Amino acid sequence: MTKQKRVLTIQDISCVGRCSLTVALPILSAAGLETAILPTAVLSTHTGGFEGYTYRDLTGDITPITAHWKSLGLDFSAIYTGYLGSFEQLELVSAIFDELKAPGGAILIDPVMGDNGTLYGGFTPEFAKGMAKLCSKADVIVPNLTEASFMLGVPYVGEKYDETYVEGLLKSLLELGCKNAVLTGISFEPNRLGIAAYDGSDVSYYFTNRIDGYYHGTGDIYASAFLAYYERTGDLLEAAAKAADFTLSCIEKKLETEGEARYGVPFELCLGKLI
Ligand code: PXL
Repeated sequence: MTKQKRVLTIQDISCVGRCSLTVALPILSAAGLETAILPTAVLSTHTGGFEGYTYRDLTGDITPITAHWKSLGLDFSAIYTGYLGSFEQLELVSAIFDELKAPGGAILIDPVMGDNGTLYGGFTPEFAKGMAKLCSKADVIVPNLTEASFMLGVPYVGEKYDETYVEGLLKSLLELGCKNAVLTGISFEPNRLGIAAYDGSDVSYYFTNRIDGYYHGTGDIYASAFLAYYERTGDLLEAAAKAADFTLSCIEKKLETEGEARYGVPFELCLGKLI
């Protein structure tokens, strides 16, 4: 008899637009993980590039749902959070980490809040501080440079930085209390894009070819694929690197597939790589 891992991911459902749960659930399932979901809100689309989207907040459902799970004696070998929309959700998620993580399980936080130096609509620098506090409970966090800057309360430096700067950011991120940090969207030369991973002793880098343009939802693809590989191998750098390769393959598929950028990338055509 094999024991299949059961993981939980907590983020919104953007019904259309290939991000958050519509990305996380298929990727984690394809990787063979039993995937429970806790939707924090239902939106008709994501908020990046659409006007007039609907937003139904599900904060009030979180406690009854988790109370039921507790009555069933459920726990999860990993809990992965993405886009969270309010201080109240941060508090509730913090309690879920304490109550529903299996012994030896992992907490992955993707502190989804912004990109390219700006926060997504509805987020504030104060919220970033609240997210930084939540990150103290994580085994791994996967911020981009924008999210790291806002959580640390330091200016976003744009595209000009060096290894010393990146390594300083990583050390400051671990001072928040998380055990490991993977900074995404790192680039020291025009045609290469990658990650920097820090486990408290070594900083490691991994780069792939950079494809120009902005591809919506790729941060969520990266974090989901990271968890898929991390649950399989337990190896920070290997998971960080393989998730980068997977994300790149999804972007490459986009180049040969029709569709507006705001509808995301055709990751469905790459799921076979995870099975
Ligand atoms: O992909 C991150 C994300 C998740 N959920 C919602 C979003 C975004 C990014 O814009 O708007 C609702």
